[in-house]
Amino acid sequence: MPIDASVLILNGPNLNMLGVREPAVYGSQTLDELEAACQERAEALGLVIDFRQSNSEGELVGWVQQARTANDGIIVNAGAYSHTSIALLDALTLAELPVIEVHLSNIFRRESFRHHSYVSTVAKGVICGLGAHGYLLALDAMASILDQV
Ligand code: CA2
Repeated sequence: MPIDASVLILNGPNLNMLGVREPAVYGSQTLDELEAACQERAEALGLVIDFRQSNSEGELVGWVQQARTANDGIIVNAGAYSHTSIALLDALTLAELPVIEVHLSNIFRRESFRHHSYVSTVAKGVICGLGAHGYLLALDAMASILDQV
């Protein structure tokens, strides 16, 4: 693994509402609490994280473009853009970095429009349905992927 390997953790639209509404679907943790848990796991793994959230597709695309040179891997919960955004898929493809996709909920137990994700087509792996724990598992997986680089 590169020394101080850096992982961008991207969160898409409405994930800033975590812990505020729909705890039965998305859990009761806030996004700040999720970031703190990721920070703790990253430190234990020897990773540096850059944890971000945006409601704007263009901003997410811009951050992925920057990641190409600034980060070693990307963990992404693109929220609803997972199911709609070819722009984000293109940016993730151009980044040429290992990508792990995370969803808090099990998108396959939900409405059919959530069953397809453009992000999945470029992701090395997908974790869904395990709530906030999925982010920690994604960090574990990213550490072992970067170890092999
Ligand atoms: O399960 C996930 O992590 C999702 O990416 C969450 C997205 C949804 O559009 C995807 O299909 C699956 C929605 C995020 C909305 O987050 C909220 C959090 C609290 C209250 C309301 C919405």
